[in-house]
Amino acid sequence: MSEEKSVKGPKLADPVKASIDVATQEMIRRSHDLGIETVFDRAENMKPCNIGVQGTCCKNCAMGPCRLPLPKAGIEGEDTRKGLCGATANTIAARNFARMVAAGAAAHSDHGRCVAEVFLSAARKETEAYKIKDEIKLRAVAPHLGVETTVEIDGEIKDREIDEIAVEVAEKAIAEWGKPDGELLYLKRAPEPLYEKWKKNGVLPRNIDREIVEIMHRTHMGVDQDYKNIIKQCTRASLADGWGGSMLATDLQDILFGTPSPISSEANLGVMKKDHVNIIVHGHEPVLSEMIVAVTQKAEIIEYAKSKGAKGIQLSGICCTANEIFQRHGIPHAGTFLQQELAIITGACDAMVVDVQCVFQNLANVAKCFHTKIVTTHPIAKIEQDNVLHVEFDEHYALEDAEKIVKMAIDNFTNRGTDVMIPQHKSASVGGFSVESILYHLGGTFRGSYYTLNDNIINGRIRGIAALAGCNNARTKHNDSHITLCKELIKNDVIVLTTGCNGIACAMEGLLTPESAAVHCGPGLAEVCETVGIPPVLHMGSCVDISRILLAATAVVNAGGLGKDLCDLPAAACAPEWMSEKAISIGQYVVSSGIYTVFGVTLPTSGAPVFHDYLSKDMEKIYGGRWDIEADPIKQAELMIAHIDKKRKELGIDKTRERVLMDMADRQALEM
Ligand code: NFS
Repeated sequence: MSEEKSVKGPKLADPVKASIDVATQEMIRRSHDLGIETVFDRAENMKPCNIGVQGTCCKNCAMGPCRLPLPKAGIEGEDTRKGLCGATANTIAARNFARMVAAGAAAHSDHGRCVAEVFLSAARKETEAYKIKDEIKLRAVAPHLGVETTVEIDGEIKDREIDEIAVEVAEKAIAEWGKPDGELLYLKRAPEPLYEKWKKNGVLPRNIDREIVEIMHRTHMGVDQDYKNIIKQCTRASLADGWGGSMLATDLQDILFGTPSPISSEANLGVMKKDHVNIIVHGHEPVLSEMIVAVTQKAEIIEYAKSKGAKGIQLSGICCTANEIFQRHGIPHAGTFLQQELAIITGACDAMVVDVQCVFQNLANVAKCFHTKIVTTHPIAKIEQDNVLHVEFDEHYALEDAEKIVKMAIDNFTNRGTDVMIPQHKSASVGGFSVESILYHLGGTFRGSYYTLNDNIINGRIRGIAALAGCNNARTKHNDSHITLCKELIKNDVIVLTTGCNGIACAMEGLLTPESAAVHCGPGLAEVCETVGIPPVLHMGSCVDISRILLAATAVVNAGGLGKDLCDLPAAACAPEWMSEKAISIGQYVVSSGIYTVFGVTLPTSGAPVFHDYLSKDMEKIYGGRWDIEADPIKQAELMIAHIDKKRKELGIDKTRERVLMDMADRQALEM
């Protein structure tokens, strides 16, 4: 057997089966021609562990790992499976799930903390590189953190100095990670019935760090042995992510770097340019990538690139850092999570600059075959291989650090080999749909509400709202579910809000353009998009920006006519190709905020059916939202649309949907 293996060698991925994207297929073929292994090939050769997939392997103590697979015949009668300590399959699966929530919430929230610390430096004027860019947003956010924006002087109400507000906002924000008492201040931004539900169920997060620490404690050997109680803490920690760390990250980033508004760009590997210095930023925290953007736009730096024989500098991005600089500067996406190795295999990537999260260790091995410099920048995220450079990023010297990195990339341009192949595929895209810019486009500054959106949902032109997010997963065909699901939804008049790698996939497919509405949408949504001039798929940013979706949904509730809570809305969410622990934390806070949420691929709960049922049935009775699992993207769309239709019926607007053409009297009757 082993002999046969060594003769045959490892299996290679079939490019057409691995991805729907032609650029990706071309680069997988090239990787095979060059003998370079990528994630697509590794997925062929390493199968996932069957017990891990079920979520029922416990390795939280040294008496294990205790493995509790589901018997092939299923469970008849009492489930007697248990680990050495007696932990049941439900306890084990819930503990594992909880640790995923903890890791995901930690990743988002530590990102938020880093931004908050840079924000404090900027507010205190300890750094030249970062400044308060969006004063309007600072004034809008301040009251949510209990910071006054006006002051009474001699009986007169005056605006407080912006610097004063900034320092206080920074201090209040940082306190959210570790304050000794009280609850997270942003929770009150949720619709009141939702806040009351959290309060009644005892899941209001106290501070961000504490809820994550408590998960680690509760899931230690011999602590919490009631899966319902463990899930309660999952809700609390995940809310500290969505309505805490992530929301703070979004707000503070907007204040520092600008609140996004519609901006056009391009997406896919074809954005790289053969005759330019190609720098790719990859990771998550925009504190670094913002500085790289600034440096690459400096005239003397462009001149320096020209002095080395390049025509200029092409900056592009991968993963969520790409989403950050796309939504604020129109910097193009080079690709999604699964394309990171392929960007180097073009032979044209002069430097890939990474910070934290979703970065493959194998980048270093791929880079060894080319001239590409891999530069790590974050003290908590280094790569062991000797061809990786570490330039530690310090916010106090941010521009200097960024300049050092960019110059290194420029110097590396002359080391480029002759074997360059950039796939000639890219699509136009429009992004930058923050809560504020949607308000402007759909509601108008005059009305200052989401009234137009609600009106179009009530009259049935828009059937409902879908939030799509999440990663790629090498166990499924790259981008296939993202795109099939998205097209099916807009065909059925469901408007899509997207973030993360789903947003990049949609950009690569050309779905982020207003023109795509006429091609892909049902008549109702197409009409709205054409009238307002928006794409049917609104790119709302990175994964921490799912907080924008929470606030947009809250704005819809507040605009009236569609219920009083998020769970009343004709809305549903899906992460069709998820892979990261962050996705599990997001899923848990979205469900706990009242939204029906479908996950693709698989959920590590199948080995514990009772626990799985709790997530997919019982949670709805508590929070109004529930988990669901479905691998087929068409069925995902059907489930989401069925949920949307159910909510329309409950709201009494299902009839108006059948009557798409409304006369003036109908319209007036709907307006409250
Ligand atoms: Ni979200 Fe962003 Fe992409 Fe997944 Fe990774 S980049 S934070 S985790 S893979 S969507």
